[in-house]
Amino acid sequence: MSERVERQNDRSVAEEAGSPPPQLAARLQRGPLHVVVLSGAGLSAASGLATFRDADGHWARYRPQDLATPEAFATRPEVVWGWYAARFRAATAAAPNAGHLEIARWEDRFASLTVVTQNVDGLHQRAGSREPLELHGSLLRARCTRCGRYLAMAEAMTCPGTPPCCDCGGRLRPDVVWFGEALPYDALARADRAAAAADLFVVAGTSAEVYPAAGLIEVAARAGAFVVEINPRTTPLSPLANLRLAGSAAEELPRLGRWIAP
Ligand code: BJW
Ligand code: ZN
Repeated sequence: MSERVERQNDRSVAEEAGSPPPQLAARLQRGPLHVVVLSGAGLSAASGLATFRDADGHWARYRPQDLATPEAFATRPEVVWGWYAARFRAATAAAPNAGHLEIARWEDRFASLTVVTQNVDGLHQRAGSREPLELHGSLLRARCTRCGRYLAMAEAMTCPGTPPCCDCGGRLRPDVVWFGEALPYDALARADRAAAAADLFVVAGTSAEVYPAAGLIEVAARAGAFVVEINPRTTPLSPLANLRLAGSAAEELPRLGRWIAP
């Protein structure tokens, strides 16, 4: 594995002038890259959306098992629905930030680009990313727990009841992935294949604590990808990173972009 490079407050003059760190430069010289981006809640922090595990995150105020499990929805559906309805309103009121926009700018700039996200806020799409793989579903959709019908969350929120009822009489739920639930098979399989084939794997704004999403970083590192982690804090998988950019994704992604997609 390449020697790990830490870039925090020690950025060299050459880097500030636009030259990538030497290990990354060497990788870039090998030719067209297969690039994968794995994003987490930290990417949307600069858009004003709360993360989960930071000091001011959701899990500092609520217990995950009370809001993000099928058991919580079964026992307190109105509380769970209310929390997701509030987050839906926050997500639709938010705008993509410079990090989302930078990732969208990378479309068609590489041999391939696969955007994999744990986020449910729809901001990648609104920034212009064409087909992000949404591993944890989407806040923008609801689904019926009885007949399986999908509908837009905006429409679901106009239906009577908390949570609202489907035409079939079943309860609607947000189309997100709670703890203990399987991730969408196709999205996870595609993400897994892309991670195994990646030359450059960019991890932005995730604590890398939730599996199987975090496992993609291990897959990519094991297969020899150059791993860049963008996060102000270290994570359990930081030791796998070849390069750490210890700052906000809204600033560090455009910096990385100047190196890899000038
Ligand atoms: C910035 C920044 C800035 C701040 N710029 N950065 C033991 C070991 C391994 C696995 C397990 C285990 N026990 C149980 C499991 C499995 C479990 C799991 O992983 N648990 C762990 C917590 C231990 N996983 C599951 O249950 C998954 N399903 C599963 O495994 O199914 C198996 C199965 C198979 C077949 C049949 C049935 C089942 C499902 C996981 C679903 C996670 N769901 C949530 C909620 C989704 C909907 C919603 O949004 O409400 O997903 S939980 C929450 O965590 C959400 C996120 O997507 C996910 C990851 O969080 P993320 O994005 O990393 O955010 P944070 O807050 O953790 O981190 C933010 C980071 O950003 C921080 O590091 C900051 O420093 C940084 N940051 N500002 C850049 N400006
Ligand atoms: Zn139904």
